[in-house]
Amino acid sequence: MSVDAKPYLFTLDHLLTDDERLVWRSAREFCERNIAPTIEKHYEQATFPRELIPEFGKMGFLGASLEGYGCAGMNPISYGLTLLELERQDSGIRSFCSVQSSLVMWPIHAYGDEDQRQRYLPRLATGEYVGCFGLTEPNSGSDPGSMRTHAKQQGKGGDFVLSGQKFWITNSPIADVCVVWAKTLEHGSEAPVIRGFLIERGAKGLSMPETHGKLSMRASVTGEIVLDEVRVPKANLLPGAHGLKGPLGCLTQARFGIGWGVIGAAMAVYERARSYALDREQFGRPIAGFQLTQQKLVEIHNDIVKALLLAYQFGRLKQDGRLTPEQVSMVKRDNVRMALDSARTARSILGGNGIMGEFGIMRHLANLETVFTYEGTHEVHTLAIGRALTGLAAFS
Ligand code: TGC
Ligand code: FAD
Repeated sequence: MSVDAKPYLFTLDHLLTDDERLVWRSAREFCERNIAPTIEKHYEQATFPRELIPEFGKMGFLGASLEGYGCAGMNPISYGLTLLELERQDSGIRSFCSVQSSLVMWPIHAYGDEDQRQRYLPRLATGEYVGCFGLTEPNSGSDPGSMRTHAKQQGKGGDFVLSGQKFWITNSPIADVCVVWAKTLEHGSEAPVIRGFLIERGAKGLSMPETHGKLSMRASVTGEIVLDEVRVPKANLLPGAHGLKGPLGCLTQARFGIGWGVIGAAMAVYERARSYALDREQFGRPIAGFQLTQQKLVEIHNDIVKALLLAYQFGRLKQDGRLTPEQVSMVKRDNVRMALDSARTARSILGGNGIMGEFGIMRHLANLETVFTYEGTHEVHTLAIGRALTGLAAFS
């Protein structure tokens, strides 16, 4: 090399507070020590490293941005940086923490009553309990308002009886508590309204079978929630969530985190491709010396920097309470696309070796195909942003 080369021409370091830098460094050290050594094996065997759940709790990764109830109370940037480090290892590991934090603990914190918060949040924060979030159904994906799962209020106590099927549910086979969204006809209203329910493992009529055969997110457990007349006490209804904006509010939290997390996946594939290109020689010189390889590295590097700046700026907006759902759609959509494109390009830099498990790139690439689809597909976010720009909804 003729000049002093470095992998990044910009990092966030100088924009971060001391606390944020500390959180970032300790998250990275934790992930390198505890996740990196075994992630490839877990991915190959399609297993989730359950032994890490209490460790995530000790690190403050579970409900990281919530205040009280044993949660770490991190600001949005610190929260984002922890997800970046988790997803640098594997999107499935980040998924576990995203679901627990944003889709289970956040709605209990935001929509639950004090008894519900006291009962569930401390256990979810330590990892004693695992949670899952049931919105999607076999026939309701991008259009969750069309869900069929329903809840009927019965008897003097006002308990609910739920029936229906939720599909593609991260963590359901290992969950102790499920946040389930269902339609119910409320007293005095003509149309059914979507409400959220907390349902515990062991409830009669509840089963959560695992979905096998995934070629993406193999180190994450996915399954169903099948509800066959499950009786749920009235005390387990989330009082503060009415209508589709209940689950969509949770998704806004999780999508923000994904916008950060996928930058970690992009950094992992970029760093791997750059070091490979510097070592690998063809035609008598390192392939990093060819202009076409340099162009690939430059595109990935510059895209990572832009993604970081968007996530950082939106993180500060979130901290000030000014981040809108449409801005969250932007960071989810664009950063996921960036990471997916980067993984594909990085794979090509490794040539044949790019498809081998030991280099990790194919695993990230396969995972990112899921991230492109879940939490609102790329297309749905395009339309959400399009609606905000034009005032015209093009969903149907
Ligand atoms: P729309 O009329 O737009 O909205 C209904 C009500 O909700 C409000 N709202 C939001 N609130 C908070 N955050 C958001 N992002 C919101 N978007 C809309 C809205 O203001 C309205 O409130 P109100 O008071 O007027 O009633 O609803 P729509 O039926 O037209 O749907 C819009 C659309 C298509 C964008 C929405 O349905 C959507 O986002 N669909 C995608 C579904 C999705 O993302 N599913 C994700 C399932 S969970 C998952 O994938 C977890 S993966 C986990 C992991 O492993 O990490
Ligand atoms: P569909 O909605 O059927 O979409 C299929 C295609 O049609 C997509 O390309 C989509 O963009 C396009 N499309 C649909 N509508 C339109 C439109 N109006 N205009 C243009 N294009 C359109 N869900 C949960 O509730 N909880 C979870 O924990 C969870 N975890 C998941 C984990 C994994 C591994 C996966 C794969 C999914 C998970 N999901 C979860 C479900 C996920 O959110 C859905 O897969 C996603 O919302 C898309 O729904 P769908 O798969 O039914 O696709």
